[in-house]
Amino acid sequence: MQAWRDLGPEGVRIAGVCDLDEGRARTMAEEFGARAFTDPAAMLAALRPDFVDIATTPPSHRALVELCAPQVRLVICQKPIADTPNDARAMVDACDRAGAAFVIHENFRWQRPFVRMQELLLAGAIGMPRFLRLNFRHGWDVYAGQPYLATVPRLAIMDIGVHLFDLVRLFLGEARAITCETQKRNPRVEGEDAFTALTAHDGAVGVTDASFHSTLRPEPFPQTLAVLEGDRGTLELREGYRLVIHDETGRREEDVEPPVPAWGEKPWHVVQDSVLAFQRHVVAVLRGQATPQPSGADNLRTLALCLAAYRSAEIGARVSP
Ligand code: 89Y
Repeated sequence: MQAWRDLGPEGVRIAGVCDLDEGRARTMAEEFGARAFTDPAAMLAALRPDFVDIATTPPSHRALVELCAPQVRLVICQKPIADTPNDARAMVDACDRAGAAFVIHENFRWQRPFVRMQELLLAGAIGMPRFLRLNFRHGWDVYAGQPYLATVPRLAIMDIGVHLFDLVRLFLGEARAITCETQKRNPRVEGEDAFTALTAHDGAVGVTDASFHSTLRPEPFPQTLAVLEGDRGTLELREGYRLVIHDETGRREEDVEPPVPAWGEKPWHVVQDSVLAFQRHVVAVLRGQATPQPSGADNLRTLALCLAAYRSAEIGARVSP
């Protein structure tokens, strides 16, 4: 909401807020100068918005996307897109039928360090990518702000794996196969809270691991650490937002720490800044100046990779997504 407000000068206005909890809808609407609703159909009819930003949990995504698609030009839906491929596909189809653009709120690829890594890769700084390692390990109490995370049967892969696999696909292309081990480390949560995955791509390999139950000081949350090796060099994203570029000429270091938005705070600034970047991108899509990154259709493959990771862990074998 704060990022949308920041985009006011670029032509964005928050017209309505919808929440099943009327009190919350009112509080947010007042804070952001919008109208409050508890029924999304009533909101769409009253406001006829250009786009909607659906920030709910996955079980409600399909119904909301199907409701909104015929009435707006663009739909944003939070990650993970859906719990099942069937629901995700139906959402993509609903937007296609209605001629609405469909963007998944996937912000890791919009984080400053990864935007810079994409730039360097595209500029040929390290040659062809051959190996990517992504780590997202921490012991931050994510359950305090998102209590539902402690109760979902599928946790780390659906919550963080979606982000990381989106990055893996962005840097290495489609995965042909995945092998994954999951762990349940915190006895207070239902789902897996750690996983380690190996993905095979054409000419490249990815290693992705995440844990919500690691003791590390200083606490690295919510930083993703990365090593991307190419034929001619390596990009190494270290803790503290230090990007080390290794190539034939030697080594140089860039500070890729994002600024803290006026309404933001550390350690969330990397995410908050990426939300602003993502939402600015959505405005460009609405103006016809960009195509969705990532689109719902693209995100079907990330979901398939996540589900293949669960299957691999379940059966103890390599799986094709
Ligand atoms: O939901 C998750 C996300 O997307 O980033 C961090 C988080 O809030 C907790 O794991």
